[in-house]
Amino acid sequence: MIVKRFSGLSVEEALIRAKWELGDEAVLLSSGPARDRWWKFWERGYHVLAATDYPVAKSPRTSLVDSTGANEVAAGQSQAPERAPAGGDERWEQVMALLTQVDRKIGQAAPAGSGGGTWYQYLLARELPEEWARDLAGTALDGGESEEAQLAQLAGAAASRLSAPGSLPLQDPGTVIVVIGPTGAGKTTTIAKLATRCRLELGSSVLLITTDTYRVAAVEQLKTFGGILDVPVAVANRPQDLPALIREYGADVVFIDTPGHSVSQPMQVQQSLSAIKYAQATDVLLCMPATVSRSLFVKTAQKLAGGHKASLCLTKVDEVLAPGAVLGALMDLNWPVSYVAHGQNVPEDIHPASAEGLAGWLLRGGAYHG
Ligand SMILES: Nc1nc2c(ncn2[C@@H]2O[C@H](COP(=O)(O)OP(=O)(O)OP(=O)(O)O)[C@@H](O)[C@H]2O)c(=O)[nH]1
Ligand SMILES: [Mg+2]
Repeated sequence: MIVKRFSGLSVEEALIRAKWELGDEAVLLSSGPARDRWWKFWERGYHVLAATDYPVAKSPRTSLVDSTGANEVAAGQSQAPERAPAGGDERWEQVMALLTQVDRKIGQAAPAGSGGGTWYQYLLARELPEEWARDLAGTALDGGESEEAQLAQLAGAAASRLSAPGSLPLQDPGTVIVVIGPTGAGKTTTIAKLATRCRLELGSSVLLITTDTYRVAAVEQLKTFGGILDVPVAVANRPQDLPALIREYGADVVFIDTPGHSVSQPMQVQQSLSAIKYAQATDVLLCMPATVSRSLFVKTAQKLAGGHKASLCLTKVDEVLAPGAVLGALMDLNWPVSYVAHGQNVPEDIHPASAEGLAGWLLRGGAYHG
């Protein structure tokens, strides 16, 4: 009998080497990570221990294997037999059964859709933070199921870690929405999109108020949208002016635009927060661009919301290359996401968010185009 150890980067590769040298009759005795002893720290991959009853003929096949790492443990006879092996069919079946098991294991680790890696790597490639990738990959099915079933399972798990109740109550009279967010996040554009929906689709009367008296042309920008939509636009020079303006116009739905802030401007952030207080906002919509890093997203959202219960409008998802970072931030925050804005066109480039839609985006990868 010949017993030999073969190594390779995968069990499958090591087995192929074993069969190449020992022949198809070789029986697999054991397999496992190559580094099974601590001093073998230089070894990578996997080994298999294979045995055959039949001496191996010296052939080019053998010399090829010798050069790729076969490592003889014990040897018996050395002459090749002329006859066909007795009981060969039985051993062949054993080898095939073991190969099937190995195939199944490799299939679990590397589903076809994941491009040869694990689901963990698949999620990392979409830039999902490591801990969320590990968490989601841990929910994957055991690998016997179809790729579609595994993807559906993963999508369900991702959706359960996201909160996205969708649209704000744009049809309810008395709704006052204060829109906050960092500079250039798309606050004013989002207001224009939602106000159009309110006015044209739901038939509600709308009032637009801006508290942005800092930026040149901020008032003009909102007035332009108001003019196109044929809705009144008011300017609040101080947050204290808001209650009177809201009363004066008596619109069903009021949108209050605020100047953009960075987290390093605490005084200005405070001013937007007082708009929430004075306007007695029914909803605070925090516009956050999907293009920022996970940590900046979380930090900015927490600072700008200042302890208020805000829902998110995720903007600029059309400019994102890999959705994992921002979706990881949403999983960290677990705040409700109301809308996803996916372009500059008013009003069409926005739609109510759903956890399933966001999870689907994560698994698809790339930019989000509605
Ligand atoms: N690609 C893309 N661009 C967007 C989106 N939303 C807004 N924009 C663009 O982003 C730029 C800034 O939009 P604004 O609506 O002025 O942003 P803002 O938050 O009001 O900006 P400030 O008031 O200056 O803080 C404009 O060029 C918009 O057309 C979006 O969803 N996708
Ligand atoms: Mg603006």
